[in-house]
Amino acid sequence: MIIGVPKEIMNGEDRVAATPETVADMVGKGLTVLVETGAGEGSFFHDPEYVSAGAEMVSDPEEIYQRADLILKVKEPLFNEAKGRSEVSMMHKGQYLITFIHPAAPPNHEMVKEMAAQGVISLTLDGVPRISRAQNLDALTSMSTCAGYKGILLAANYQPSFMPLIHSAIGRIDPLKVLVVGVGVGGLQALATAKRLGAVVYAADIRPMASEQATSLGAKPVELGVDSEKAIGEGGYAQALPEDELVKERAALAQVIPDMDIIFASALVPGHLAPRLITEDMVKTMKPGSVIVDISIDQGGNCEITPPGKVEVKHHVTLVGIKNIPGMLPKSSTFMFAKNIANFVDFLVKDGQIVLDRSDEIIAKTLTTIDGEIVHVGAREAMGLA
Ligand code: PYR
Repeated sequence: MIIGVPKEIMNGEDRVAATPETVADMVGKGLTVLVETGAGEGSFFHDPEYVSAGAEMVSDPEEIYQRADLILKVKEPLFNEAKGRSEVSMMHKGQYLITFIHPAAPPNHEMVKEMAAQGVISLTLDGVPRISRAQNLDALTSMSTCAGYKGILLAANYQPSFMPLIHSAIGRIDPLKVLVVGVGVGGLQALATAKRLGAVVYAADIRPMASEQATSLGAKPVELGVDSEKAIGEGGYAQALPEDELVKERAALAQVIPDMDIIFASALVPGHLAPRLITEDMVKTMKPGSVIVDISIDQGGNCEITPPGKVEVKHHVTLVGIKNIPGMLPKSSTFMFAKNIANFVDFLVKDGQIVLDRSDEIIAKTLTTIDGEIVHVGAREAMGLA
């Protein structure tokens, strides 16, 4: 079986789906691995190391897409400017793809439809269920750790003020106030990082357990006043709240947002569109120079005016909508991601062949397109196909 690892083409993306170590592991299991020339440069893995690990280096991504049975990528397929065609158009019927597709997010709907039409069998990493046997292939958890840490460093960079309390001869500068909305893995890492940088940290989550965890890390909880019974879904994760509860949540956030200097937005319902919690009117109430980092942008964003894939200033607030923040921490993120995806390959491949057991929860929740159909539940709902 042939595995293909193309170079990532999203703006600012320095990750790669396989390291020399994971290539050696796959080659050791009898798989052939094609790696695009220079694919690992951004994360400091060089071509000769891949060759030593047993990879075949291929300079043309079209050749990789043509020859591989299984494509391993980090980000969703995009338009390849250098080739003048989309990555999906390079794929073929019956070819497997594992990557972060974020199929529920509207900007990805056309691409997902094209993959279905092409007959690609795609599996999305943002759908991996958080169950114990999937822990070692859960790239979303790994990447959330990276996004939490690096996202706060970005916020500190865009903020025009010191994060910690500063005493100087001309007086005292108060520390910044950071609000983390949604304290899952990314939010907790953001909170801990902001705390270490000296900020005063606030946390909002619809799940009482998550709020308690945030409090134990030193955050002040924001009371959201929602019915927590309706907030907790499968496996203790947040589930989509009905609109009347969202109205309460927005109203509670609107009370505290004017006092905040940084908002780290990381409220996510796995596999579904992110809840819209921060309106444009709320952004207008923030202090000039404030920053919002919206890491849920891959799933549509928690703030209604976050620019997808960009950083923009609106109403004197810097809105960070970068979709691949872990790609800005490429050594650590690639190390984690490559191990997760290699474990996914291990899980999927038996005796050199892919075995797609659709009754397995990991497959059922990640499978996005197959046999010309879109089968991902969150994507179908978001596309109005459910
Ligand atoms: C990323 O790591 O870029 C995701 O999309 C989660």
